[in-house]
Amino acid sequence: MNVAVRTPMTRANFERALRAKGEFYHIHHPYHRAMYSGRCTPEQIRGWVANRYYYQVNIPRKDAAIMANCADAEVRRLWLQRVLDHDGHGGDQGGIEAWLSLAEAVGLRREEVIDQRHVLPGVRFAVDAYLNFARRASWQEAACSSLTELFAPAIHQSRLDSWPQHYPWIDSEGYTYFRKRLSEARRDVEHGLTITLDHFITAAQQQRALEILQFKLDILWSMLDALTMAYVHQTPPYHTVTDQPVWHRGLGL
Ligand code: AHQ
Repeated sequence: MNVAVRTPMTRANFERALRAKGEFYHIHHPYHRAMYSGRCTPEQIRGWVANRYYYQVNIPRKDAAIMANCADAEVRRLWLQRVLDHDGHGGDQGGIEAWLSLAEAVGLRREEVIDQRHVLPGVRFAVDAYLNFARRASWQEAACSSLTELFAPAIHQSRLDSWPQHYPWIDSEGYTYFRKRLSEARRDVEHGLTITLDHFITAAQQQRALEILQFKLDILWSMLDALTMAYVHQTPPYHTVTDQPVWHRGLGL
């Protein structure tokens, strides 16, 4: 029988519980393991880059939604950096531009990435779920959902360590994005973790925080499931009916 959790974890144990969720991080997904070990075809790499573009362009919108929901100017001042990191600021072209450099480095054209023609329904639904959660949830709950970045430096480092040797055909210019995120993710997570540890105090709140983190882990995992259907099994949506990409291209949410 499920006994309701009554006694809250200490702050240190709550942080440990959040970090333990790393066992479900998408670094363990077969698609990522194939990328890391050099078993991906160029088409599977290109499919991943073109689909993850939709995630990248929605991150600053997600972060702006969090700021819109937050009355605390000090939090907004720090959170704003995440928008600037992606949209660019001053001399820095920003992460979205860096992602388009990655796209060109793997042999995609900018316009075929920007127009989202390759974005699969399952990827779009997962990313839209994240953006819509951030719009409707409290800013603290949305901040908590960004904590998958606790595990992000490792995944970016794994790409920098493995892709150049496995995929010599990729122009190393494209790796700027992964390098950028190593330091940005570490800085982001400092702030997101403090907000989470400060806000989710009771046992029930701590369980809610763990559930929110699992929700975001599910988003990342599901995106790779959609990519697997299309680019590993060659069974994209409607493949039994047509070989054309007939799925919708977004309703401009
Ligand atoms: O490139 C990534 C990024 O900018 C972010 C922002 C952050 C968030 O606010 O949810 N999460 C995130 C992530 C990025 N890259 C992913 C990857 O695998 O390259 C990892 C992802 C994350 O761990 O949430």
